[in-house]
Amino acid sequence: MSSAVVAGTDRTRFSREIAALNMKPLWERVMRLGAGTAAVPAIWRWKEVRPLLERACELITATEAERRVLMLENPALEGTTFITPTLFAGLQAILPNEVAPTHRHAPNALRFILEGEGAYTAIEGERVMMRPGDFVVTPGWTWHDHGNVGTKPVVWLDGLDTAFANIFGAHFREDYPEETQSPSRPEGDSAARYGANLLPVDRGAQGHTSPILSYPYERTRAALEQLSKNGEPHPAHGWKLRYANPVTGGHAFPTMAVFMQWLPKGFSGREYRSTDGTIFCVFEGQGGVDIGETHFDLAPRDVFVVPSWEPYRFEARADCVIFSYSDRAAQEALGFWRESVL
Ligand code: 1HN
Repeated sequence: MSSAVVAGTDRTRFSREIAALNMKPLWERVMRLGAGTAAVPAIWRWKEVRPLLERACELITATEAERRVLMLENPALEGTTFITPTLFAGLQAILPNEVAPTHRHAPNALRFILEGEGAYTAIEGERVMMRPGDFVVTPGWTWHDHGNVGTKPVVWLDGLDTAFANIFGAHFREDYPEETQSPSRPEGDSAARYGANLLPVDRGAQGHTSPILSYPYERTRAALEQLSKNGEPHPAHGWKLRYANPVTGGHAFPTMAVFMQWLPKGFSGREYRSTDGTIFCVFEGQGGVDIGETHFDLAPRDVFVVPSWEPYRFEARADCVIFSYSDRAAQEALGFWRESVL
């Protein structure tokens, strides 16, 4: 027997022996070495999802469900409920006259409104009406409930940074003693304080998350459309803006970065990758995306995920407006974030 084989069997025996003491040899390299995660590209097509949301509305009330949400779980992360290792995504529906009761939790949440008018979210006593294309912020540990005072179902995409709270062992949640909060601040209060390129002169916003509760679509869209009339688009992103916390100039959340981009009709993007796993939601337009070897055709309200460090590129058959969120804010804050235009 060669000495290498002897060493091999000795090492195998050694590994087994130390396993009993909850140890493993680093030299067996069982851990991931290299960028990327276990998550895989996936898409949830509106044409398939919309009827399922309708069925969910027949099966359970918003009150009984607490939140009537279909979770978008990454097929490679089964059992986690997450769409990437760090982020949650779900589609929530609320019918006319329904209420989703008040609670609070440590994770931050975002809403991107997909369909319907007349729903509101109330955050710490302030009601915010939600309209299609709006990006609405629910800072962590704020009381929030939702209601629909309109005549049609309202659907939105929920994004949460749940995994961060879980990893840190800091995931707290609490129910409010009553179903709904009574309004304690007038509608439009936070928009006036923080959403007009002005800030309170004395005591600013507390906390880590943007105090602007809603970023209305018409303003975001107008900004992008104006940009698209001037200069050249980024080779990979087209015209892309990030939502800012007006107090810090940084990202809207300490963990999640949130974006909207405009791809002009005929756009054929360069391949790009970055370390932030990203959830995209098409809001307007038609096109396609290649993610590694995977191709998805894209239509309005489709949601898809580009995992960390997977190369992807866009094609636009019509002018496209695409919303997205990722864990880039956390990665930048911690010094991990990287990108490359390929
Ligand atoms: C939650 O509180 C909401 O408040 C939505 O609308 C989705 C997913 C997991 C945990 C809490 C909401 C959620 C959630």
